[in-house]
Amino acid sequence: HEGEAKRTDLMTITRFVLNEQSKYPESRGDFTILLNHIVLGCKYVCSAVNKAGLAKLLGLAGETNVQGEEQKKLDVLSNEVFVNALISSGRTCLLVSEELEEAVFVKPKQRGKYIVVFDPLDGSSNIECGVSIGTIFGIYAAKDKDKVTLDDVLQPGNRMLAAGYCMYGSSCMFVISTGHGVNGFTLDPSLGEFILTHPNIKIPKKGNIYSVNEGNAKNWEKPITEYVDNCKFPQDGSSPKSLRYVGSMVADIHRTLLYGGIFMYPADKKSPDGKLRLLYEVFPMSYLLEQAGGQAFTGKGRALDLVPKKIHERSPVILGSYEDVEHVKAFYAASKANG
Ligand code: P6P
Repeated sequence: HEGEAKRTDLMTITRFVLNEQSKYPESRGDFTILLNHIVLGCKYVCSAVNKAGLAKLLGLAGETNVQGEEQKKLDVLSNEVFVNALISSGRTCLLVSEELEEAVFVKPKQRGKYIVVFDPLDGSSNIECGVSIGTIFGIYAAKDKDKVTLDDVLQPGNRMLAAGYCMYGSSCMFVISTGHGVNGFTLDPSLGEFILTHPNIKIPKKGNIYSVNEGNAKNWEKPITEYVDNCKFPQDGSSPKSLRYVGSMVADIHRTLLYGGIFMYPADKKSPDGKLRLLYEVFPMSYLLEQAGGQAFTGKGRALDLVPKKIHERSPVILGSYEDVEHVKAFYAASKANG
C-alpha cells in the first residue's frame, strides 16, 4: 500500500516547502511564494535549454531565427527570466546576478523581505556540446526591506536562509536546502511539477573521486599539489582515486553530493582568489554541502564564514565529503607548520 500511496500522493516541491514552512506558525507563506517564482524561472530555462539544441531554428546569439527575431544568448535570456520572476513575486528587495554588474534594487512598492543572489545559467559555455549546466541561487533576508542597502547582501554565507541549484541535464533536477537538510526534486515534464525523488540527501563521509582542473597544476599551491599527488599515488597503499571533472560546477557538485568525494577550484599563482564567485557559486554550494553532512574550505578557513566586500568577488573552494576535506586541511596545516 505504501508504494501505492507514493504514486497517488505526489510530493511536489510546493507541498514540501509548505510542509516545512508550517513548522513556523508565524510564516505567512512569503518564502513559499518566492520559491514558487524561482521554480517557475527554472522550468522556463529548462525548456529553453532543451530547445537550444535546435540552434538552426532558434538561431544562435546575435543571429536571427526563422521569424527574423534577434536571438538572445541563453544566459542573457535566463537572467531576464529570473529577474522578472523574482521581482514579480513581490517578495524580494535586492537581487545580485552573475550577469549584472550592478545589484538590482526592487522598486519600493514591489519589495518583499528577501534578497536573492544567483547565477542564472552557470557553465553556459558548455551548452553547444550538450554538457549539463545549471542555475545556482542563495537567499538572505533584509533587516528592513524599505531601507535595504548593499550591506544587506555583503553577508557571510552562514547568514543564508536557503540555497540550491537546478541542473539542466538528462533530467531537470532541483536541489534545495532551507537549513533542515538537502532534498532533490526531479521535473516531471508531463505534469510540469518538480517531484521529490531524493529525500534527505547525505554525502558519503568519504569518497574515491577527486574533481579539479588538472590543467592548472603548474600554478597550484603546494598543499593542493601534494593532496592531488596523494590521490594518484596514495602513500598508505590504498587504491588511487578517480578523476572526474565536467567543467560545469552544477554537474560536478551534483555528482559530488550524490557519490561523495571532493571538488576543488583552489587558489593558484595566476588567480589568488580562485575562479568561482563567492556570493552565488561558492556560498550556495558550500551551504548545501554542509547541510548534507560534508564541508567547504577555502584553503584558509570555513567557506561560509567569509564576509564578502564586493558582490562579484571570487573565492577558492575545496568542498565535499567530510573526511576528504579534512585530509586537504591536513596538507594545508602541514605546509603552514613547515613555514
Ligand atoms: P575551468 C563554468 O565556466 C565555471 O564557472 C563553473 O561552472 C566551472 O566549475 C568552472 O567555471 C570551470 O572552470 O577553469 O576549469 O574551465
